[in-house]
Amino acid sequence: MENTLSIIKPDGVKKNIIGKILNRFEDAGFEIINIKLINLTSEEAGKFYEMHQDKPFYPELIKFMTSGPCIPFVIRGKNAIKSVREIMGATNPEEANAGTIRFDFADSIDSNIIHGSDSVESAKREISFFFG
Ligand code: IDP
Ligand code: MG
Repeated sequence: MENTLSIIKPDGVKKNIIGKILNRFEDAGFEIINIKLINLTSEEAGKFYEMHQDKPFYPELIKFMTSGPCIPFVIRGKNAIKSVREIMGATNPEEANAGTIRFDFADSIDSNIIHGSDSVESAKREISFFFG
């Protein structure tokens, strides 16, 4: 069993598809074991994405992540880290497989609906970032 951290980003909350997104994971046999709705400050979003601070898209990313409430949640299940990334689809929705969350709902690479931890280490860091 593995735990991983996902976030419904502000575009997902604004599109009113919170339930649809959570359903994808529940239908795939995963459990949601913690969840909340929060408004990130620029400082918090900056810290969460600090590994991207030298990338050209970083300022836009922080602006986007603070543009409205988002929903961090913890997903638990077998192979959760890898499976959740598969259910999400590729970072760029134009490259995402049909039937993935980003293929179905995301508008663009910078407005791509959902986050998912990419490794055991980042899952650990990101879960404690939001849930202590
Ligand atoms: P991931 O969310 O699929 O793990 P990362 O490479 O970790 O993708 O990037 C974090 C987030 O930064 C992406 O989800 C997306 O919102 C944004 N991002 C990544 N690459 C680009 C880009 O080339 N242009 C604009 N935004 C990007
Ligand atoms: Mg990432």
